[in-house]
Amino acid sequence: MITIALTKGRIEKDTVKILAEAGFDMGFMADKGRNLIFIDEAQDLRFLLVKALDVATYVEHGIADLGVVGSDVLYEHPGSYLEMLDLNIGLCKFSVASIPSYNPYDHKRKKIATKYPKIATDFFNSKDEDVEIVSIQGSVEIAPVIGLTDAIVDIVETGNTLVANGLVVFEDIVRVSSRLIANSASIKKNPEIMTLIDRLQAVVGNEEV
Ligand code: PRT
Ligand code: MG
Repeated sequence: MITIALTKGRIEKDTVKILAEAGFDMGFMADKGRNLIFIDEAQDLRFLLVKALDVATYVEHGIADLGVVGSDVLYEHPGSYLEMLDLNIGLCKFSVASIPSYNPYDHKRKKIATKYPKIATDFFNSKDEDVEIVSIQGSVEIAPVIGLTDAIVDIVETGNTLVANGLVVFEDIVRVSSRLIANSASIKKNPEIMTLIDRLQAVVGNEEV
């Protein structure tokens, strides 16, 4: 049996769509209730529906052979899994944003609020900018508005959240999309996993990463 860990929440629907297009019977998702484990006996598949970061953990530990998770999560929490495919869903980006009066070029040491300290630190380091990262758990957008920090690093999709809080994007950091990850021992052990990956690749139609 092959086990696939899926991220529940906002990328769930598009993930299921890809799996259905690849020929898997995803009917169970229609009335899943509060269930988090689904077994497709006909295709010898098991699906786990878990939080994003836990997808990576299940795959790393080999509990799941495959997983679908955002590249934001993979970047922030690197681990020993293989990245197999860019699924081209869950599209968004990391950006630096702040109130319109923010001046990124004034050579003052900046305070940056973020839920993603690794991405933010690596980005500013890559520009040789020494910043102070302030880790926030949620509603990062208010930090520059109330003067906690000079700017934020956060995920931007439509930009509506920024606009609603009177913030503007100053710089884009990197594109974010959902990826298919795999446990490396699983791939060596079970050739059917590679076949399954090929079926997904045929649907998303891009090169393996
Ligand atoms: O939110 P929760 O704590 O339940 O779980 P989660 O954040 O781990 O999962 P979820 O479902 O919110 O996000 C799953 C994945 O979706 C993320 O890991 C990203 O890869 C991807 N994704 C795509 C997004 C967005 N779009 C997105 N817009 N993740 C988060 N957002 C948030 C962002 O944090 C910001 O607050 O939406 C807000 C901005 O959206 P716009 O459209 O207003 O710009
Ligand atoms: Mg979220």
